[in-house]
Amino acid sequence: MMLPSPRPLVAAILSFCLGSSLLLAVADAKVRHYDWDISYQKKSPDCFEKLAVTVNGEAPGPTIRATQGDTVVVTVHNKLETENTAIHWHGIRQIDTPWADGVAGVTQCPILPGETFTYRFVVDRAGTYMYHAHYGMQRVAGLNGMIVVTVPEGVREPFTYDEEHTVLLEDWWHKSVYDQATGLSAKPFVFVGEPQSLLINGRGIFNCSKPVPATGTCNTSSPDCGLRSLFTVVPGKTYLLRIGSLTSLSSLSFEIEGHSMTVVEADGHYVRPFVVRNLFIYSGETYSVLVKADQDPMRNYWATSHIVGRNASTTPSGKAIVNYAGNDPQMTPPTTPTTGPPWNNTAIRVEQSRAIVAHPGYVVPAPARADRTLLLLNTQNNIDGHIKWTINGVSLHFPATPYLVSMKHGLTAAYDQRPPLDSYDLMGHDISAPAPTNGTIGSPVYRLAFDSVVDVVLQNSNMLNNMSETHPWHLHGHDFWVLGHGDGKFNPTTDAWRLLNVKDPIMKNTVPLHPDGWTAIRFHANNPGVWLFHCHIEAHVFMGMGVVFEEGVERVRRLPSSIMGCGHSKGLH
Ligand SMILES: *[C@@H]1O[C@H](CO)[C@@H](O)[C@H](O)[C@H]1NC(C)=O
Ligand SMILES: *[C@@H]1O[C@H](CO)[C@@H](O)[C@H](O)[C@H]1NC(C)=O
Ligand SMILES: *[C@@H]1O[C@H](CO)[C@@H](O)[C@H](O)[C@H]1NC(C)=O
Ligand SMILES: *[C@@H]1O[C@H](CO)[C@@H](O)[C@H](O)[C@H]1NC(C)=O
Ligand SMILES: *[C@@H]1O[C@H](CO)[C@@H](O)[C@H](O)[C@H]1NC(C)=O
Ligand SMILES: *[C@@H]1O[C@H](CO)[C@@H](O)[C@H](O)[C@H]1NC(C)=O
Ligand SMILES: [Cu+2]
Repeated sequence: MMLPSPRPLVAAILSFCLGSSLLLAVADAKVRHYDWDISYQKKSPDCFEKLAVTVNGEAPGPTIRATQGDTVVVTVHNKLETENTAIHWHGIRQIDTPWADGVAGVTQCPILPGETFTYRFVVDRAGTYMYHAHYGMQRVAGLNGMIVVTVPEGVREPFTYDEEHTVLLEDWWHKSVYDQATGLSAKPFVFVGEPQSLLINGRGIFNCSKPVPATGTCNTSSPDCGLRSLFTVVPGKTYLLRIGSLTSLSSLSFEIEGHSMTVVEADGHYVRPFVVRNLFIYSGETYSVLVKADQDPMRNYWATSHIVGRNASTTPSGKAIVNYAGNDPQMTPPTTPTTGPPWNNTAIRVEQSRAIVAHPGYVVPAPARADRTLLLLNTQNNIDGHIKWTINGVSLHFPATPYLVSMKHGLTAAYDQRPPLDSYDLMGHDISAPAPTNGTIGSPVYRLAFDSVVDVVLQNSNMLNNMSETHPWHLHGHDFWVLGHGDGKFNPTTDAWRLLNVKDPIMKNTVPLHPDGWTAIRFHANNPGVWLFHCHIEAHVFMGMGVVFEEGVERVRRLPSSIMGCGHSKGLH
């Protein structure tokens, strides 16, 4: 299907995804204005005092609430004094507004200190989304929050509940973002290490009796730190928890002691409901779960987050309290907090990933086949003494000029013209050995034919320490069908394709690539723009673990001059 201009295309995409509910949404669409000061403030989210990037003084920032079809306008004032910023609206596809995706180096120039920048975009689909900084590693400094988009009045969801709450999960370091980034770039390399604490809705507990670094202090009387009741429940009622993870590094298991959870939504798509004791959630993912307050109402219960996939034995679990109405909200549950599943059990995590399929009433049919297949192998490489991640041999370095501007305006000197590889030496590569490819650092682009169907097979391999770990991959500007997860090496000439689910695949924007395995996705390259596809681990993308896709950039409307001004785009307006 080729359409003459972006406008009818957008209409086609929208009606395809939403059906009749769109008309309703557009009829009474509102404009939601937000005015944000971004600044550093001293915060003690786990009792340890640290400078955090805040939104109007808060970390995490406020939850954006809107109805499907609304326009969200966020005016950002950069008051970081000596640091740039940019904010990404994670899971919002930015149809017709690719310049509002908020990725410094890809869709805009960074916002300088003292500058004001306005993001304006339509939230075209109901669901749970997030926002966070997308400038260098700035996200680890605390600029995080949630976006809740509700269905228009009169539209029924495939489940019912009495009340809803948001649960934002994070991991937290006492080292500054500068310290972390400097270590990752250094010779020799210094890893960020495991987090000091896990935060639930911005709160955690660090044991301040432990020796703390001389450069830091604990303030246990700060109102930021300590246990917090997550929410209060009325016995017999059902609650929708909109859970999001914006961890920098950690894969998590979230659970509520004594209560099972029914998973009903993932990344803005309804899933075939399934019941879990604990939810595995990877950075960049959101899930909505239903929880019924059906336990002994005379006591409170633990809600906990635990690190899985890494041996983080020094990081205590995240803890919060679920309060049954009538009890003291701070009443500590009489039990010891749950400890979570073993961190090294990959099989149970893969199993849960495979259980996530589309709700039978909401299957978005995937195209039968792809026009192009990309096999993306990740390896860890030593490039001139620096440890980098490469994808098919290239470690992504963001150019000084945002791709969207350079590609739209033909500034060919601004990024690598040499196309990256669609595949790697598949049969020759030993994925269970530290086998670096011949790595280079660069800024190439996969140019995708507009309106084509693209398959991507993400292939894991062992790192330089001969371990394989989880990488949650996030695609900007699209949702993709999750076709499958497999063990070992994907073999395109044998029966690997038969393992794929084309019957009822879930659509998501973030999916884990599990250790020692592969993950296959399919997407429709029908959103004109330039889009980042990357590992959502902040240290990994900083070390180059990402690729850039361009599709239909010639169809993008005139770019706003507010995204220009840096690199080769200095003269453009
Ligand atoms: C905190 O650390 C101190 C010193 O290592 C230890 O004695 C104490 O038991 C710890 N407290 C908790 C609650 O873990
Ligand atoms: C600890 O935090 C409280 C509340 O924010 C503040 O009043 C107090 O001055 C802080 N104490 C120290 C030693 O910084
Ligand atoms: C995890 O790390 C701790 C501390 O470094 C170590 O004692 C423990 O044996 C490790 N566990 C596994 C399963 O490797
Ligand atoms: C996890 O580590 C423990 C301790 O080393 C070991 O006993 C267990 O077999 C491991 N489990 C898996 C699934 O590898
Ligand atoms: C790396 O780990 C694999 C198992 O994943 C093992 O078979 C192999 O011997 C290890 N290689 C080295 C060089 O340690
Ligand atoms: C990697 O580089 C080495 C040395 O330059 C060369 O011999 C080898 O063929 C290269 N491998 C690949 C896969 O390009
Ligand atoms: Cu990664």
